[in-house]
Amino acid sequence: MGVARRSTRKAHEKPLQMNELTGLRFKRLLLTGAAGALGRMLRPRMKRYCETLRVSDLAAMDPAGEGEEVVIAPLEDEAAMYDLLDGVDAVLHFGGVSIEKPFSTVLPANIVGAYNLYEAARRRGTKRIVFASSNHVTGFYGQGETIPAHVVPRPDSYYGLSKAFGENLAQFYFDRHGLETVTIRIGSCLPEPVDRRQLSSWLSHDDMERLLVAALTAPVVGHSIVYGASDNRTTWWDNSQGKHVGYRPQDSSEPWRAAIEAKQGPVDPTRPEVKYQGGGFVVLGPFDFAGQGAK
Ligand code: NAI
Ligand code: 15L
Repeated sequence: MGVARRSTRKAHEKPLQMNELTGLRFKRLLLTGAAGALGRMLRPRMKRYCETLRVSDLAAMDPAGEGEEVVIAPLEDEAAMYDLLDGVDAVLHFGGVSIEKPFSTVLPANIVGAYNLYEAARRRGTKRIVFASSNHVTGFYGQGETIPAHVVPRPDSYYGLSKAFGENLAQFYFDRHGLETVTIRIGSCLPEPVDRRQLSSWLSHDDMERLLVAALTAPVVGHSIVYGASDNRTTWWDNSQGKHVGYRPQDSSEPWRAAIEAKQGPVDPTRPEVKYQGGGFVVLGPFDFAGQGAK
């Protein structure tokens, strides 16, 4: 059972000390998706663990600060990916389409893009990738179930399917080429939980940082899968199969439970978005071939 606690400090007031504990200092880390919600949160945090943080995205980003390199690089551009991986020890792969979209939108960023990244990493000799996968790989499991990492995927969307592809790609690149990956099936990573589903799926920003540091520094990971959630009292995920990664969450959604339950009132457990772990993703679409709307 999780312990109710709420971090009283603001991010960075008291930086985590894991780099000192592990002596970790990478020469160059690459963070893709750096213009996105999580990328912007992680950029200042991950700088502490490396000499140089290279950040990339399709979209414009803040200019490079000390110890940073900023690169505009579409994931679907093979040559750009090869250049991007030059001199990179490890990758935090957060770039790509992050919600449900027509397949034609998901394909280049999340499927072709993931392939380009892995192939460039292999050719460049990158040692490890931390892959921002999603709970939507297993979104059609029920909210009443607790599942371990090694279940049959049940994607709830084209987006979830693309993440399942990324996970299989990671497994293949480890088995065939020895390139290690920690796949993180992220739940809902936000400053605080905002609805009933997130009482189970929430991952705090500090716990995300803890998880990334564990994923980067665990001595041997092969291809490991860990659900990215805080120490929430209600959970759908059993991380025992990934315990060698050494992730120890320290936050919990519990302090927000009473307010969220009071605000939302009773829910209808027969509605698909309440029944399944993927929530609203399980009812999105289908899209037509041009992505112009439901048919
Ligand atoms: P986001 O949508 O805010 O950021 C994604 C970034 O990827 C954007 O800045 C976008 O410009 C970039 N991008 C998209 N297509 C690209 C392409 N073809 N080439 C290069 N860059 C491209 O998403 P967010 O919330 O920051 O999530 C980051 C990652 O974590 C995503 O991969 C998402 O699937 C994953 N994730 C996030 C969760 C969350 O709670 N925020 C939950 C589960 C997974
Ligand atoms: C995800 O995979 C999305 O990227 C994020 O925007 C949230 O919707 C999250 O899952 C979630 O399930 O809450």
